[in-house]
Amino acid sequence: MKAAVLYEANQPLVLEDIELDPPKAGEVHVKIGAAGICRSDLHVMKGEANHLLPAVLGHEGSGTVLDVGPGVSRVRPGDRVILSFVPYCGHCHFCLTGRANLCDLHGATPGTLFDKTTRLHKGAQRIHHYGKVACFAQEAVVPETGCIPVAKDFPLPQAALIGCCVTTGVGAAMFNAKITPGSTVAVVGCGGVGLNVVQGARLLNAGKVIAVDINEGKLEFAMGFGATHTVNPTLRDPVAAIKELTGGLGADYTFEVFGSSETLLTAYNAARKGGTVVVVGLAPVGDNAAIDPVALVRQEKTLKGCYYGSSRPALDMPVMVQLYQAGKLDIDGLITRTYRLDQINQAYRDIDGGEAGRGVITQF
Ligand code: PAD
Ligand code: ZN
Repeated sequence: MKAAVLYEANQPLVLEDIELDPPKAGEVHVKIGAAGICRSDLHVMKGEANHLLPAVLGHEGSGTVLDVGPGVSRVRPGDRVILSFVPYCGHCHFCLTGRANLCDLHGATPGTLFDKTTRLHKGAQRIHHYGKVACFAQEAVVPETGCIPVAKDFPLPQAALIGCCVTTGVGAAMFNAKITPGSTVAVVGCGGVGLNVVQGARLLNAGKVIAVDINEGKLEFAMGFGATHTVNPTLRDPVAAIKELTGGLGADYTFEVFGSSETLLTAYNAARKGGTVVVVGLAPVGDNAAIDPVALVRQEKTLKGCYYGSSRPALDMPVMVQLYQAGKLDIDGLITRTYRLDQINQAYRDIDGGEAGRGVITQF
């Protein structure tokens, strides 16, 4: 099958034929239907995040089940599925306490399936699976718990986006911050994930939603997803601007959704005393942000990380499906660019090109 393989950081993905072994026990063989262009893959491509290479990237995916390995009971051939980049073991402390997005076995098996082997290889060379999804390919073998079934007529691109940016962004607002009605919110970084924090805040009836981005077009686009105000940090100090828009207090909730110490500090400093700062973006490895410990105490801010929207993917992705079907989440409007798999390097050049919304590979 054809796949886009990353052999080395800062080199283009290589589109080539590689082998995919059949699913083992508890695994599912999926024909990929759509794959979103998320910045997390770009962090690996740029060497900003560590990952075992070579690897097939792509973690925002959906598809149709082709066949299943022994013991699989949740899906059958022909089923349409959202792919979760945190499949869960169901046995560790975190799975048992309702935090399957933090599954220990998943964390302990990076780049492989749960049994620490790969189904992907090229001849004798092992190729790793990013997020146990690896959907920048025509097909994938994934753990059964990484498959969230949707109706057979549910659109595949929208399903793929629920697999990462929708659940990550809306979940950050809904499950992590638990935004309360009428509150003030600032979202630093309004790309695919940030737009979903913005529309999550709208869904939760936030009073003011301040979109912060260095790109004017992206700020304007965010207004269509529920932003009530915009701030461009290239034109003025974003912390001062957010304070001004919140009666001098700072926002009740701030979100970092780009991935850098600089934007983290913007979010941190723009939160009011007692406010909540939610960090979603993945800063480059080795990056550090200086937080004044005394100010943390005296201002009683809460600084939280948020992985996969603090969601329980198998339970919460169907909620995103319902909210979309009820017209409460706009996923159609997020999809502004579609590509063929062989255009993947262009798709990643475009993510920094300034066009708003999400790109999706729809032809394999
Ligand atoms: P994206 O590239 O679509 O959006 C990033 C946005 O940030 C763009 O609109 C940029 O213009 C904007 N931006 C850049 N610099 C600044 C700045 N200084 N101030 C304000 N805005 C700025 O990326 P994405 O939405 O796909 O991903 C965003 C981050 O979230 C990224 O780090 C990704 O790896 C991370 C992520 N985290 C999770 C998780 O589970 N925590 C899941 C998925 C993605
Ligand atoms: Zn993602």
